[in-house]
Amino acid sequence: MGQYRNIVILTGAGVSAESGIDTFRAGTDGQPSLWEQHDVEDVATPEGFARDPELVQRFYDMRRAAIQTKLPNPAHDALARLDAAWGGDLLIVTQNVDDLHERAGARRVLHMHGEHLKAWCTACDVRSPWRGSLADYPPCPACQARSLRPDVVWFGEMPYEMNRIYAALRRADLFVSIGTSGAVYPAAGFVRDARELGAHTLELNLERSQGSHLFHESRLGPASQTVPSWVDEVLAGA
Ligand code: BV8
Repeated sequence: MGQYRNIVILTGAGVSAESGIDTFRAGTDGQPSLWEQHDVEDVATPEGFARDPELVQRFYDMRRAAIQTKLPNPAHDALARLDAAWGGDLLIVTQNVDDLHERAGARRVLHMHGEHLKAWCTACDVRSPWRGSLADYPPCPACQARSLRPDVVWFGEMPYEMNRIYAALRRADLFVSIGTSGAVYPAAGFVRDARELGAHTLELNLERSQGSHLFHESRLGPASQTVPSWVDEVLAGA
């Protein structure tokens, strides 16, 4: 693993599963996954929000409260260690809306699907740090309008900072995907882009994902084990 300089790391719900945050599809511990408990069309689309905003606000209030009771796990800690030590380019592109990467100390993190701990005012377009409820329509801290929504990317909406992500993929010589099923685009297409751009591609996942066949290498197992040993390897080669 020694000869790499510029790394892009894509993370998904699997990297936060061992911190007790539900994954979207197959729950690992027999727990029903998020999309088994809620209809994605109702709670994670602009149309669903227009139809029943209370249902959507309560769904995100529940998750926003839940992540504040969780702690980073060894996978988050190892990626923060790599971020601190890595002299080349490194970008952690996460699909996750929790703040566990940052709470573990990682700095070079990009939330392509938004963040639970931010509220977005659809009147003045300002995004504000937010830890409480949105279901009771609190006023926007910037313009006092009562039109705050979760600052997350819903299905059919454009993910955030796609240009910055593609710029990092163009520079990358190593692309690593951790804890994602490869079911949601454009994130699921990054491995193909990275490969076509000449990067080595590695998957660290509990089980083979929908895109496993696209990776040069797949290592299966819980992220709390596979990620620290991969980081040790990379830093040893650095
Ligand atoms: C868009 C925020 C236009 C909200 C989310 C092309 C083909 C087909 C469809 C499309 C397409 N292009 C676009 C679409 C439509 C759609 C899409 O992909 N639909 C799917 C369902 C077919 N995409 C969109 O609408 C996107 N917008 O395309 O805009 C555009 C097009 C091109 C370029 C630019 C713009 C917007 C999608 C974002 C939606 N918002 N989240 C919220 O969180 O509530 S998506 C959400 O679901 C997550 O962010 C994540 O992206 C996805 C869940 O996937 P994972 O994170 O992978 O989680 P999952 O549970 O599925 O899997 C967990 C994995 O971890 C498993 O593999 C498991 O084995 C593993 N695991 C479990 N435990 C562990 C583990 N691994 C290691 N250790 C463990 N302990």
